[in-house]
Amino acid sequence: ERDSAGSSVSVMARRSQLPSPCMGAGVNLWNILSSNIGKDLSKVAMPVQLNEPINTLQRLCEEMEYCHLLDTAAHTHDPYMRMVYVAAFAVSAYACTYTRAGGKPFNPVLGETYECERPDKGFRFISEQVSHHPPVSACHCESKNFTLWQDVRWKNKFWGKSMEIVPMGTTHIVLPRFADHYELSRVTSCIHNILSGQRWIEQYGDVTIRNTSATEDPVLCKITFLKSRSQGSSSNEVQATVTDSEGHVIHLLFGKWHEAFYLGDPSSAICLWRANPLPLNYEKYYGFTQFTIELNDLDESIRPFLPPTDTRFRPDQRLLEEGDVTGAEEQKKRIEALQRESKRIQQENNTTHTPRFFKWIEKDSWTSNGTYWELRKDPGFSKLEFPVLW
Ligand code: PIF
Repeated sequence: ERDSAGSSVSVMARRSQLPSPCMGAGVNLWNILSSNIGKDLSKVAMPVQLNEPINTLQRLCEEMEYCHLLDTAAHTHDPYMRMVYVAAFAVSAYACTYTRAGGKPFNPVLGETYECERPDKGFRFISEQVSHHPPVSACHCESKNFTLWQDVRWKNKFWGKSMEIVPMGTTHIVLPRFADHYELSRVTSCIHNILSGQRWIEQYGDVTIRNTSATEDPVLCKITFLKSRSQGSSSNEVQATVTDSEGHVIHLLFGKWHEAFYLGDPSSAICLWRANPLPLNYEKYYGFTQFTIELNDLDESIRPFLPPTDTRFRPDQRLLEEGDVTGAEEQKKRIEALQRESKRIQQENNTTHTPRFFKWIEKDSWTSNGTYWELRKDPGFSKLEFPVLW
């Protein structure tokens, strides 16, 4: 299955279920939120019952589920149609959030990393927590058809009945075949009924996609995620236009971000993307999709090749996945204390943390420093020093 450098050479069997269903007894969020009114919630340690057994580094990888749309874009000569497929990819990235209002991802510790190599999908992905306060996760994904990188941080706004998560940062997608460089923004996520009732998630706002490459005419795409019209339900509608440099509409697109996305008039539309069916009993298993279930799997064949900072070794997340909530909470507290201690030592020594696999580049973004896969191959992570994160 793997060559001597630990790269997957064949498609491996992947788990189709998490080891345990969600055991969360339901935390009283009101107690937590009311005692922290006005505070930046990213600075409040939350009980582990609020978490799902996935972290924000892996959440970024979830957005690659429908990367075949980027492969299609990379094989499309018409620049407006390339933009159409990039837009479909942008919408598809939100599909997995539909069933996920129940919990929040783990917040990785500073220096935590994650890798995901998917020969079946043609990509390899890495991510790293590059800042603790504010929490920032950076990722880099490459395939022969595209390169994607982004870093994500959130601002929380607690409104009483709902909470808004406003993301910052830009997603970059490069299609080397056409020298296209797309820059994408993100929409706001809102968790409704945060304190009582059935929680549900809504996405609203605009995603703007610009091809910033100088070789093509400036094609622009604007995708609007519509706010629900009636309270308590959302139809998750999206509408989009692809326009040329003079602002003429070249393509109309529409659909639902949790379901499907179409090109053209509703009467004669072409389906560009459809969400994969959800696994059996998904409600009991954190609302995870099949692709998400696979992300935290620690396959024996990969274990010797991972750095010790890889999320799959993080004990609290693993214990939660296995259904041991008490053990997970103990470990979460221990890991957080360890992180505070490392920070204290750094402050004493007047040093600052430098991310291992990402570098800060101008225009406000983190990008891979290109060393991860090289070091993994030679000398191999088992021969390198890493900080103890847990
Ligand atoms: C801890 O993170 P939590 C805190 O950052 C704490 O300040 C720190 O201690 P220190 C600990 O080391 C951390 O472990 C708090 C916060 C983290 C995110 C970003 O995991 C993702 O305990 C948010 O959590 C996306 O969480 C949500 O931020 C998508 O993880 C749904 O702000 C929040 C979450 C808001 C609650 C959402 C509820 C949804 C049901 O002493 O070092 O400062």
